[in-house]
Amino acid sequence: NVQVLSGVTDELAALVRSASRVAVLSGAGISAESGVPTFRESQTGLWEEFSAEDLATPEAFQHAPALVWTWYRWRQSLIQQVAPNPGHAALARWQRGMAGAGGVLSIITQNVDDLHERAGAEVLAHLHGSIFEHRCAECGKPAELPPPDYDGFTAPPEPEQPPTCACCGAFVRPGVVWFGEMLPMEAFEAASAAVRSADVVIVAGTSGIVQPAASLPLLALERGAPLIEVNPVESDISEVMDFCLRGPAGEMLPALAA
Ligand code: BJW
Ligand code: ZN
Repeated sequence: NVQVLSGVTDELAALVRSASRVAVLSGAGISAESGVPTFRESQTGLWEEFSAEDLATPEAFQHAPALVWTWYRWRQSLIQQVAPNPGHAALARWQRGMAGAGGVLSIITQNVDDLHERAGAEVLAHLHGSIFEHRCAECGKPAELPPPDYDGFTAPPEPEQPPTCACCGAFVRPGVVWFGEMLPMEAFEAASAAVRSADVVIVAGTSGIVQPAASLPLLALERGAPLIEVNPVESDISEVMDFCLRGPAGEMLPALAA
């Protein structure tokens, strides 16, 4: 018995206001209104014929390192050129408000962008890593690189080879989690603990397709904490929710946080 809503009701507002521990799981949809494409949208330019699922794998990087590397550099440049939206800002404000009142709002994100941080929020867990961190694909040594100077909107560049590791000469890769790779253990454990102890769990802008992130909200069921989804459309995890707010994060999160 999911309640599907087109706006925040008094009941929902009261429920959210009574929580002293809130956990938020965010996905690509929360950055969509900033202009960052989601994963299940179609690609542009050089990457037109590939899906994100084809490119975000260790096998793709092995077989087509230049194509995959350039995709990440182009996405970095796009992220640098956009700004956080009212959804990110509402969470940042709400987090500060909760902390001031002796509570806690934990942000757990699947996103590799830094828009939560740029809105002024603190992120507890980046489950799928960060697109701005680089490391050697073989020995894991961190690598510092200058920001890309592509035009992230209009001019996907020619594919260029990844730089190589100063230690072992292998290719440098982005610090993200690809399909078939383990999530960073500390981040996943911190996220699990935050969901387990939450009074309310909000799931915003995710299709709920990718595991194990999509199963995190289920941990809230142990204590019976209510689950609230924010998504303009139904997701793969809508049916486990108590409330589905059918609208964009940039409108629904400010309304929830008010
Ligand atoms: C809006 C909006 C607006 C739009 N407001 N909303 C079966 C069971 C369990 C696991 C598996 C399984 N089969 C396969 C697996 C493994 C696999 C998996 O889950 N695959 C699925 C496809 C089924 N998982 C893994 O491999 C993970 N690792 C793992 O399981 O390790 C253990 C293991 C090791 C070895 C062998 C086997 C297992 C790793 C997953 C890593 C995911 N990485 C990516 C790429 C990151 C780097 C990069 O950015 O390039 O992470 S994939 C991509 O999907 C990215 C995202 O974080 C992730 C989730 O996507 P998200 O955020 O949900 O975005 P979308 O686009 O899917 O949805 C956007 C949503 O927003 C939509 O619903 C819109 O409606 C909505 N929206 N506008 C609010 N304005
Ligand atoms: Zn190396």
